[in-house]
Formats: sequence, C-alpha cells, structure tokens
Amino acid sequence: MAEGMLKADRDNMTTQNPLIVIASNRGAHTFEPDGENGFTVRRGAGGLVTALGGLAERHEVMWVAAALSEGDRAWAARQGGQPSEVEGVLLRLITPDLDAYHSYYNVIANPLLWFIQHQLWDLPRTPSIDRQVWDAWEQGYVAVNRQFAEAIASVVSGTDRPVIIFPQDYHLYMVPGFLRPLLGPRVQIQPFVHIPWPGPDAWRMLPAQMRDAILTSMLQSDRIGFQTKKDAFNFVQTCRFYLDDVHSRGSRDSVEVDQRVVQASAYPISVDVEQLRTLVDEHETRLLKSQLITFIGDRRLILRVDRIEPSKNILRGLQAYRALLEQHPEHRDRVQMLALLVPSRMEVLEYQDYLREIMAEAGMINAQFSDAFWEPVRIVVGENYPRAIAAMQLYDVLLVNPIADGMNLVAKEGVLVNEHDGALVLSEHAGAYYELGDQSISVSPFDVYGTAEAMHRALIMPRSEREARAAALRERVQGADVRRWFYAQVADALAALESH
Ligand code: GDG
Repeated sequence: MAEGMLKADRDNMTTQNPLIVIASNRGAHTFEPDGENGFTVRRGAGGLVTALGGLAERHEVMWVAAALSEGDRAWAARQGGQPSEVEGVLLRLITPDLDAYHSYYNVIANPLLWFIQHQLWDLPRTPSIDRQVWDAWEQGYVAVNRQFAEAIASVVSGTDRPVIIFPQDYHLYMVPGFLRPLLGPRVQIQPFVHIPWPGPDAWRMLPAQMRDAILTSMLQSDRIGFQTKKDAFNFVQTCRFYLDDVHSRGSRDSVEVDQRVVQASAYPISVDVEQLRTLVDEHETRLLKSQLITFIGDRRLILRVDRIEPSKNILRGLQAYRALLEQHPEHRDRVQMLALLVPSRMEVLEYQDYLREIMAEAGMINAQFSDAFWEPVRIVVGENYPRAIAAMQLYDVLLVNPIADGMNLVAKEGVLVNEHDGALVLSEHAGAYYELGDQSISVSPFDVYGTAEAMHRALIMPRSEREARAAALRERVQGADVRRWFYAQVADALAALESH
C-alpha cells in the first residue's frame, strides 16, 4: 500500500467513499526526462481522461497503465513501483518485459482480438494461429494481464474502503480472472469494452482454450460495460454458446454463473461537449478553418476523418465516391471529397498495404474526373486534431461507413460542431448508429452502390430537412456528454456496492 494512499485514506476519505481504479494499456500521461533530474508530463487526449477530470474532484482515482516509452519507464523506475500523484490522479505504471509487451500488444491484442471483434478476416489465409501466436498468448497476453492485475491488487489491497476497478478494453480481458482470487468479492470489477462484441460465430476463429479463458475471466467481473445493447447481448450469447454451466434464463443482459449474476450493460461513450466548443474557438482551429474554406471554394464538402484502419472502410468509401460521380454526373466539379487520415499501426504490413490501396484508388478517381480547376478527392495523411475539428465544422456530408465500430466518435463530434446543417451518412454497423441512426442516412458498409446513392440523397436533401435532422442530431449529442458515460458506470457500481 502506497504511503500517499494511506494518507489520503486517513485525511480525506470516509469508508463510504470508494477508491476508483482505472486500468488501461495507455495511460493518461506520458513522461519525458527534462534534463534536470525531473520529468516533463504530457496529458493525453481521449474521452476517459476527460471524464476523469471531474471525477477526480469527487473521488480518489488511481490509474494503472503500461509504460509505453523510455521516458515512461524512467519515470516508473523513479517511483519504485509505487503510485504517485500526477495531476490529481494516483498513477502507477507497470513496466512489462519488452518482448512480452510486444507479444501482448502486436501479436494478440491488435491483430488477433481486434480482427476477430471487427470481423476483418480473409479466412482462407488468416488468422494462422501458429506456435508463435500460442507463445505470445501465454508469455505475452496472459503474462502482461497478470502483471496488470498484480499491480492493481498491490495498490488496493491495504485499503478498507470500497473499491471499484474499471479495466479498459480488449487489451485487458484476463485482468478480472486474475484479480478476483487476489481481492475476493469485496471489490467491484467492471470492465468496459470499447470495440464491438460480435456474436458467437465470430469467436470460433479463436482456439477454445484462448476463447474460454477470455470468457471465464470476464465472468469474474460484477458487470461488463459495452457500447451498445447489441454488444452486451452478443456477449451473453457468446458465453452461453461456449461455456458449460452458464445460463441467462431468458435475460438479454445478464449471465448466471456459479450462483452469481454478471450484468452486461450498455454505456454508449460520447464526446466532451465543453472541450470541443473550446477547441472550435481556439486560434489554431480558426486559422485551419479559414485555410479549408479557401480550399473548398464554393463546392460542397464530403468529409471523412479516420485512423488508417481497415475496419473504417476507407477504400469502399472512395469506391462509393467514384460511383457517385459516375451515376450522378451533375455533382462533378460541384463536390469536394476530403479524407483526413490519421496514421495508425503503420509498422504492420496489412496497414501499409491498405494505405497504398487508398492512395491508388484516390489517384485513379482524380485521374478519371479531374479538370484544370477541380481535384475531386484530396487525401491528407497526418495527425492534426484541430484540423479535423475545423473540417467537421464545414462539411455538407460526413461519411462514416465502418465495417464495424464500437461507437465512432467522429460521427458525434461532427454533428456537434458542424455549421452547415450537414447530413450524416452512417454505417448501420457503427455503435453510433443506435443513437444517431434515425436522423442519419444509413448505409450498409459493403454496399458501394447504396453508399453512393446515400451521398447523392444527402447532397440533394431539401434545406429544411437537413436543418431539422442536424438540429436533432446536435441535441442528442449535447444531452449525452462523455461525463455522463462514465458517471453512469460509477453510479451502477456504487449501487451494487451498497446492495452487498
Ligand atoms: C476506438 C473504437 C470508439 C481525428 N483526427 C485526429 C484525431 N482524431 C480523433 C477523432 C476521434 C478520435 O480521434 C477517433 O475516435 P473513433 O471513435 O472515431 O475511433 P477509434 O480510434 O477507432 O476508437 C471506437 C472509441 O474507441 C472510443 O470508445 O468510439 O469505436 O474503435 O475523436 O476526432 N485524434 C488525434 N489526431 C488527429 O489528427 N490525436
């Protein structure tokens, strides 16, 4: 138990006041040695960081994450394995063996689990679960998850206050299973899964031993949070299908196992409305916006903003744009497609190939349709969040067509900051569809023809209809900010603690 924690226990907290522990692969802070025996701290972006801002004022929050850089490792070494306060949060960084971390992150979590949960396989060829993958499972994924659980247990085991632990996402599926024997039933374990949870059939790609280990571990939780009710339902079905002695007795959102009930609940993640408004007003964003206005001219803007990631379906989006220009020549020279693409996992061969295909397709569209004044599609590759927010203010059509997406925050940010009463073309397989679908123009991500027609419909939609839809969408996002997402999880965990 850390010295700092004991002091907080004594001074500030009553036994009613819970300790909240977040565990995630990537933490909220990164560290760089400052050359003077100290460290420069940088705060990461992301919904969880925002949501915690307000929470840390009311509750004591501890964050356990992996050290991801040399600077992080040096900071962790300096703390000697103890949590230390950083911007109001007690932070503990674990420092896994580098090979183990590589196996956990680059062999199991990202290629295997991400691909299964977004159903991205080319089944005759991949996945190919060979000896290396099995080793990575045991010595990487399982080992790093165990290390996370041990770090969490060590920071909470000395407190007699109620404890709620929130492991985040697909990197940490084994944490509940390791934690429960270490901490017993007195703690609430409540993971949140940010990405889709597909139905039982998708999980057949994973060998039974790995699959059952993940499901059994997750069922050591008290409640599991998902982005949508569909994901929660799929989880319940997956457990029923693959595990013996697991029942749901007709319930769509809970599983009975060993005479315990594990809830599967939907907590749709959202954006930080206040922070986005501030960002819109910042000088840099305004400057980028005026540059974009010049670039767009009097054409109508079709925008997409994505990580370069096959599940985002960027390639079919371009094919649909080509089909739009072919099927509806009246839009030629009157529209501008802008794709802001953020590099992601660029060391992975499949991702490099995917970017190459995107650039080739865009090049072919420009070769076919451009004239002296018009370049039909502009691809911008790079990291620039203010530019993305500036562009979102200006779109007439926002194209969000993922094959599968846990939520898709671009859809929510877009409808919030847009100033053109733009239309949202939204995949029915984005989590955001459950909240925004009825006011968007929905598409099947595989239907290139249908996506072209959806963009056409968006472009010719009468002004009054566009205004009404845009207003309804904006209102919906305003009313469900990211804080609400996190507080709802905390409230349910607190209620469960009280009923114990
Ligand atoms: C995962 C799930 C789920 C845009 N340009 C830049 C930049 N962005 C922002 C976007 C948006 C965020 O990055 C991307 O979030 P998404 O939700 O769209 O997608 P994933 O990255 O795949 O997120 C997803 C999410 O987790 C939360 O649970 O919604 O389904 O896949 O806010 O505007 N960010 C930075 N630089 C840019 O240039 N840093």
